Amino acid sequence: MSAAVSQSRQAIAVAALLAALAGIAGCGKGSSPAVASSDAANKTYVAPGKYDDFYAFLSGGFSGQVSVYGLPSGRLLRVIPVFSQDPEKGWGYSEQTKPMLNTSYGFIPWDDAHHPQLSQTDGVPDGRWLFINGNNTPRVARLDLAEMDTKEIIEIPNGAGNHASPFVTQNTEYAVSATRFSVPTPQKDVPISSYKENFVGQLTFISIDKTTGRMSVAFQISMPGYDYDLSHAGKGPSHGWSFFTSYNSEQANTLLERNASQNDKDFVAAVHWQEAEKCVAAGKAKVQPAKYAHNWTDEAGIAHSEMLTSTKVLAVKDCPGLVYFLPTPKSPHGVDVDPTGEYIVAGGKLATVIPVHSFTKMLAAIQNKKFDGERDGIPILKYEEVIAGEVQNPGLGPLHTEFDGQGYAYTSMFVSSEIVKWSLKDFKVADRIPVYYSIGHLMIPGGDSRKPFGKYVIALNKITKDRYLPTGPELAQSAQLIDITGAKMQVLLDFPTIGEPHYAQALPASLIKDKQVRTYAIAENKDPHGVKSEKETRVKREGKAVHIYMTAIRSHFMPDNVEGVQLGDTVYFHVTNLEQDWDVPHGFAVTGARNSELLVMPGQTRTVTWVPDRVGVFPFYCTDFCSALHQEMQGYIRVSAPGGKTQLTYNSPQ
Ligand code: K7E
Ligand code: CUA
Repeated sequence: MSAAVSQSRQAIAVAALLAALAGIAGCGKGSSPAVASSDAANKTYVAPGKYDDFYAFLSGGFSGQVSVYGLPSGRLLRVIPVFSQDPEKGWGYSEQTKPMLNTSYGFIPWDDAHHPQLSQTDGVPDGRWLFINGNNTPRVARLDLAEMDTKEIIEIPNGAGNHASPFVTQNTEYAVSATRFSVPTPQKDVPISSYKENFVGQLTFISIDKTTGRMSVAFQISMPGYDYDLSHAGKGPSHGWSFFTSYNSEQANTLLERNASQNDKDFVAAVHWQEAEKCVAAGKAKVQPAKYAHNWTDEAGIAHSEMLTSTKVLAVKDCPGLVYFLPTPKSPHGVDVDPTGEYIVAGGKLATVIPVHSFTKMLAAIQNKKFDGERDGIPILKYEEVIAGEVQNPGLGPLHTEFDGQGYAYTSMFVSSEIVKWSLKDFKVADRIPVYYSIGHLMIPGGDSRKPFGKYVIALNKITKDRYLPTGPELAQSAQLIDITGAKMQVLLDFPTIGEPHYAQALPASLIKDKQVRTYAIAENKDPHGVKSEKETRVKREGKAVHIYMTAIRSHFMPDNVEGVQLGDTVYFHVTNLEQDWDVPHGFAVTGARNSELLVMPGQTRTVTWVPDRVGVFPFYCTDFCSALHQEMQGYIRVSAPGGKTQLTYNSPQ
């Protein structure tokens, strides 16, 4: 057939796919399959008072947070605030936590979080930290799994649309980041139509300190101006490499829906980061000015923010052997590496097959220079030379793949709303199961590691439609728990999620449950505004600032009567929770605070700022029901007009 005919056929096929993408292909399938058997109920039933087998960490998507669920019950255990202010916990409102949300753009109270990643040792989740990306104002966060708390956030210099992130390497040497949206770098005022000349992609490697987990931007690699979408690190034999999908190799700058769907193949970029380390050590990276924030919480539980000023950028041409392109059909989204480290699976959202690249073949093709030309100095490997096989007729719209460690891969199919199980031996489809609806990521506990824990796959669905009681125009996002222990997959449970659950990670509860922090030792409270006993409570004026050093213990605040505050003053309530028992936080709220409550953990100090705008006597109270006399846990603060009561007075412990 002539090239023109083949092209127009291809255009029709793409048009059909795009039409399907725009709709919700899954919704024609009707209601639930008849799986809600007592068998399924037994498999997800966790009796009252019993624990789940797994902790699952789901991204909160546009909520900016991480949610913690128990599996198999699907019970929500905690929402960990990360990139968004959380009034429930005072996150981003208390003086101790505000610096965590600082960026080069100033204080940013929100982000879009997509990909949780557990820290790994030898390619296996080790239960130390969880990393997650912020897309919009490019950042990566590190959470401590013993406290289930965000400890560090680093902004990505030269970043934009930090989507292919954080995807850690096998020993958590690095978390990565990439520009989904190429931008002028460094930023400058140029016409958008000069995209091809002026816009660049940037891959960032953030090093992680082995002991403390502290993050720092080690180096960046500037790349052609495509959209870098997802990533996964090599493991075992492919350790030392990271793989990034790209789309928009057309370098379109408008209406990408059509203009970035022209090329038959885009690329997986194979990045030899161990080579980059050598080039950087040899001084081949250029130091560029760049302003970005680095925020962390110290041992006293107090956040700090510093502004960094430069980054090391490596050009591909200065480091031969650093990057190769694997041609990959078509506008690939996810890229996943199997537990052996040999297979690199890409999810070409517009592709009709699932391409599986071979790491061994890739190395041989590099060795033997089996190139199909190059783009911007990056050799393009010949497709036939690197492909291990293609999964035929997998379904429509493959996005992401996870592995069970038993020789099978599971790929999410967005357009045909299903999970497809296929064999890594012969790349043949072994089973498929419909999901409700329009699945994005999927997750097997440890399913992107060298030793998957297996047992379940969770479908992380974009659209819920008729699955739950309707709740107005916006319906809950949804996850589905599927048993993968048998030859046939079996749906066990639907459960709603917070925000959009893009990706998730899970590990056996036994790995972290016994190291959960229960209280902070009051004797070791190092907050400069903390007190160690009621005897140390006091109120101090410093010019227009009034500092109230207050304690909370069942069931009173000390002091709980404060007078002598003037209109025009700023009042700082420094509340220390003296409790040393597990699960006894106290809350603190004061009338008219343009701020949230405080939620203070045992042994911790938290500060809320209050600027009264009228004279009077205002109550404050404990918001967290802490004892039979919780309702009595209250107090008053008196605000006088200038020239009124000026002497600061307050009650002291008897
Ligand atoms: Cu939802 Cu990983 Cu942001 Cu795919 S991404 S679906
Ligand atoms: Cu303290 Cu309620």
